[in-house]
Amino acid sequence: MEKPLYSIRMHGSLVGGHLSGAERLAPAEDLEALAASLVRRALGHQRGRADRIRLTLEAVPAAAVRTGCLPELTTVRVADYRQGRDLARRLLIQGGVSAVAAETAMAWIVRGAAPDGRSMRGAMLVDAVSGERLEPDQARGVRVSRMDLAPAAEKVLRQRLAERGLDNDHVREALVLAAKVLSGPGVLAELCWSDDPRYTAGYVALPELGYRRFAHLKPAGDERGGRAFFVRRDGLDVNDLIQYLETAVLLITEVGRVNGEIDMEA
Ligand code: WAQ
Ligand code: MG
Repeated sequence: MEKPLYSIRMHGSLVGGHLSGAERLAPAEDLEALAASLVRRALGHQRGRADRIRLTLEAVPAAAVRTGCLPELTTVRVADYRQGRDLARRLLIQGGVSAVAAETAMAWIVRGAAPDGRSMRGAMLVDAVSGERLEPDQARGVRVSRMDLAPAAEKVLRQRLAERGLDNDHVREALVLAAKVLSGPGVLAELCWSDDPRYTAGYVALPELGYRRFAHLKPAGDERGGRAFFVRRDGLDVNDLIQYLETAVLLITEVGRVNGEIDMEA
């Protein structure tokens, strides 16, 4: 990218709880329009209208921008959220996460992983062996930021997703976030499902198998969602990882394949 980039981040909350967030990278001339669209988003969220919106815009030094690629996307066929969670758990175990860690993280997301039983603003950092939570603040969590698609990559991704009927903000943003998470030192896997009551989909992302999405990881109407980043704890500096996820600048210039639906065998 030739043009200097800015990081633009939005966080909207409602009566003190997390409502809506977004993080983008854009050249100066796009910031006004982008800011307007992010404000619109915080005011028009499915779960309500934000009563506090924070926008942060910061120039990022050109030398700090790294480039990366998206994981391959595959949809796993599931009948309902129970089957979705069962297959997601199996995938995590296949990726090296212990059964207890996978189950503990899922149980946290189900009951609302913030101390007040609502959704966290960011993600849990979970020890992939013990299931212990390592993030310093259990309400805020770890907020992955300063990542986006380069314009050419966005165009290719939208075409590929549209062919599968998947070109929406949730999928695009989750793919970009998963790409950054998987590139983090010590990260084994990510588990996520949306906090939007009408959006029941979620995914497991693994370095080898890529982004495996499930149309159902929760029942419709449930306002709780969340994310868990499973980490190999030996040799890991948790603060370094958090620093990387929150502040390293990642511009996606290469898009992975977008596959059709598969049946997952045991
Ligand atoms: N960093 C860390 N955690 C985050 C971030 C972030 N930047 N953004 C959201 N979260 C956490 C937070 O706890 C939210 O409550 C939770 O994730 C869900 O966020 O069809 O829409 O933005 O393939 O509701 C995945 C499936 C959709 C997409 C994910 O997440 C598909 C989604 P949401
Ligand atoms: Mg949401």
